[in-house]
Amino acid sequence: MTANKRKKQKLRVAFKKNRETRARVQNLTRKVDDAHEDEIEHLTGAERLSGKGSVNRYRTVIAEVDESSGDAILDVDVSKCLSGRVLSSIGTNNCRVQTDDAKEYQCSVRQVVRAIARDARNAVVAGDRVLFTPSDDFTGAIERVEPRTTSLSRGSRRHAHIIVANVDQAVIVASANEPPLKPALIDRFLCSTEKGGIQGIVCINKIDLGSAVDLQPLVGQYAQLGYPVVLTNALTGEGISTLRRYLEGRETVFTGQSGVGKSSLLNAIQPGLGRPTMEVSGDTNKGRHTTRVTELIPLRSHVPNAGSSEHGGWVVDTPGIRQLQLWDVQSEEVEGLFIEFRPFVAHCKFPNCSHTHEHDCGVKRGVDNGMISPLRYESYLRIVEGDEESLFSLADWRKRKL
Ligand SMILES: Nc1nc2c(ncn2[C@@H]2O[C@H](COP(=O)(O)OP(=O)(O)O)[C@@H](O)[C@H]2O)c(=O)[nH]1
Ligand SMILES: [Mg+2]
Ligand SMILES: [Zn+2]
Repeated sequence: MTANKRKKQKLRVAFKKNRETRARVQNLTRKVDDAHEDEIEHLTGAERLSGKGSVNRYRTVIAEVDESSGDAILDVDVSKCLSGRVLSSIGTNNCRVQTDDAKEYQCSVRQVVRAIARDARNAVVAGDRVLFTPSDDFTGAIERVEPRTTSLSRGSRRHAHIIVANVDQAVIVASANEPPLKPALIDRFLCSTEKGGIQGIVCINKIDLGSAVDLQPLVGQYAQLGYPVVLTNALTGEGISTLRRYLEGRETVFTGQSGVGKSSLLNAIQPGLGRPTMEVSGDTNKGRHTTRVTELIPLRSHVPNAGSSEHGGWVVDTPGIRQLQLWDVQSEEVEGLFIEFRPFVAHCKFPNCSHTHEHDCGVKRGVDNGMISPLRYESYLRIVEGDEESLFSLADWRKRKL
């Protein structure tokens, strides 16, 4: 790992959102009974009231700023803190944190932690490594979030939502049917994992509802790109031991549309896990949300000689997406996230080629020469078009090709 350059800086932090009442209380009466008041003593530096009155309140805090990412890492008294991993984060202020010796604390988040985050809603997410001060044996307050090595996001451009941080890999689950298999949706998830620095694994579940012959070209395509592909049936256990081998000792997030069988797969991987699953509602073919919270779950090791309590990695169950909702990748970014396009992009005549309508396009030539899969190129087009409804199903694709 390369050592990131960090510089200690004074940061001026604004506390202004919906803080009017509290600010007034703090500044005029100096009451120390407010739950948020105690954070002042943890802050290095000054606090002052701005000329605009109690709505805008600024403080200067000391933080190390990571020069490459721009992340600010707060200067806190490490000797008073415990370190841990966020198992789940509900709302913005209710985090389950597990320490390295497997003790669990319910933690709030210091206001300053949210204030220095670029987006307060993403200040603390599942998977984050944090420092917190314990208040007692069960509760505490998060003082600092360590820089994230990887992250997986979803959401629209202005409202990107980080689902999980610091995982190694993502199993992108699709189903052979019910809901119908949409290759472009798999490709879109692969863009998200590429963007977040996470290794993608494609899992096609419910193979009992599809034909192996139909799936074969898709399996070949992803394998050729270097994305492992696993075919599973969560109900019979087919493919589960293969999937387990990929998970052993790693941290893996399960992602994919609602109803494809993510929770069922986790239950098959580790019997007794008891993840809630739900019937796909017949009228819409879309699963209803049963997994509401993104949550880290420890796995038992399946290595033959490991003890029964041996840690076999973590998995992360995520709430599925009911609609194919917007995501946080810009269309100009997509060409770089289709990893096999990269060598061809250099051969486009126009430097800002979108590889859609332009002539003399390296990517289109790659498709014509059979170097780029036409199915992947079709996905690319649909993704840059950004039309949610246009993410075609494998069945539609086949019909058109016949
Ligand atoms: N036929 C079939 N049904 C499955 C399979 N895996 C899951 N299901 C069903 O699909 C539905 C949705 O599963 P669930 O695990 O809740 O999906 P999630 O929303 O992705 O977590 C449930 O009714 C499961 O019983 C499978 O391999 N084959
Ligand atoms: Mg689920
Ligand atoms: Zn081009």
